[in-house]
Amino acid sequence: MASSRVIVDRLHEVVGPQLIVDRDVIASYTTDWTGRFGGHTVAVVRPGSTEQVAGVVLTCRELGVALVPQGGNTGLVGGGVPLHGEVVLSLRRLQSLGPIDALAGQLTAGAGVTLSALHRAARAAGWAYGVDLASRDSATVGGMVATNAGGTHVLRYGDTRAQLLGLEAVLGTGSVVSHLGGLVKDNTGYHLPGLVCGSEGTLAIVTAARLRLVPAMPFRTVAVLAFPTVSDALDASVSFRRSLPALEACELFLSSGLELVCSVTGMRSPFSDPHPVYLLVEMADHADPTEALAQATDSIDHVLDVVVATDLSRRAELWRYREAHTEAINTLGPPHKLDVTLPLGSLAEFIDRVPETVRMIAPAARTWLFGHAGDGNVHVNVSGLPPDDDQVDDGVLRLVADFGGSISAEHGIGAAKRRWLHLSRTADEIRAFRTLKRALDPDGVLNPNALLPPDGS
Ligand code: 2HG
Ligand code: ZN
Repeated sequence: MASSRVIVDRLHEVVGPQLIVDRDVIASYTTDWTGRFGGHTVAVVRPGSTEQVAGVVLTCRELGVALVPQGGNTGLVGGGVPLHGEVVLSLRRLQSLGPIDALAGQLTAGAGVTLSALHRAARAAGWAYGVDLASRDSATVGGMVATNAGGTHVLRYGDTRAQLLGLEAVLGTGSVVSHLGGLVKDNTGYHLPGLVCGSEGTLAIVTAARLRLVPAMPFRTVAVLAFPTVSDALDASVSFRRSLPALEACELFLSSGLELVCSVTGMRSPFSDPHPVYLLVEMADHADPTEALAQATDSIDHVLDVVVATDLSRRAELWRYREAHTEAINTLGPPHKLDVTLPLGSLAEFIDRVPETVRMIAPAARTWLFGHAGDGNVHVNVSGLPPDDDQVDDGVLRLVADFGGSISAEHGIGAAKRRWLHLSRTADEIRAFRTLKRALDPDGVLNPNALLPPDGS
């Protein structure tokens, strides 16, 4: 491999002053959001065009140095930070957005466009974008495509892959593949967008995406319902999904999580008495959905209490009880994050069993459970563990596999879960993954620490 000096000089030829070597500036690119994963790099490069991205890839390939693509650095599985000295390729400067095709309801967005900017652009054109997540102000289109981001609206609009009509990306060979025409029906061979989406930067670097928009819904109602058990809350979630076509989100959290959120944020609980389990439900429609939600709630058993909000600021407050879980848990030190999906029929039993599984392995650790009840995705967070002790991860992921679940629902495999990929994928599938990797990134330049288990394992 070339010396650091040569790497820096050659990359400087490609991106000029957008090459960063200043240690203080670099620090924000080399550690992940949780503080659990991080390493060092010789340089961060911030290309301003697809051609420059291709130039960076070609240079790295020629010099035999690996790179880690990075968007908003909101990833939670160590897949977007350099762990072993890789060059960091930040896509944040690829900010082009639109124009919106208001007839088709589509737009093309550069990899560095944030989710919030995308929402604003769609709204300004009378449309909406179907994916939403708590890190919307920092998460970028490139990162969301690379990880097939899910979030809170999956039950209505699907994940990022379901919004993706086309893609521009740079392969590990340095060649650019671009298919951004946005034809809804287009059966002309392999669906590269579908393949690259969720590949976590291991096959190609996303530089732009053609995205489907959804109708804007002018009326919204949010409610938080309290239940005695997880099982009651999940029954309610099924009933809402069956009876309410305008259901946009159905989120679960527990009394311990709400208490922590309130103590960290200074918010007051929405209820005068604590309850074991909460479900946050959001409806969005062309007419006021409040009455439909009230009727659906009346037909549900075991509802202990309800708060409802229709105006923007109160709705945002109710959402904050759920969305602030991530930052509240982080105040306890870097957590272990196990984002998993279970078959809906096993979700309640899984949630009941996880704390005991954790306690058996690490009696002093604390388990936090919350997530997207509508699609079976629960975020198991464990605080009070050393960052590199993964016995709890092992115990919880094996429990997931025993229940027929997936070890990653929406955050990806990254570096954190690669050694457990075999719990969710067969040996033949992993071999096929490696064959694809070799074809699109023959020299292993792209994100070498993410997704695929280390060679030989
Ligand atoms: C969420 O649903 C995010 O809020 C983050 O996916 C989950 O912090 C987590 O574990
Ligand atoms: Zn989530």
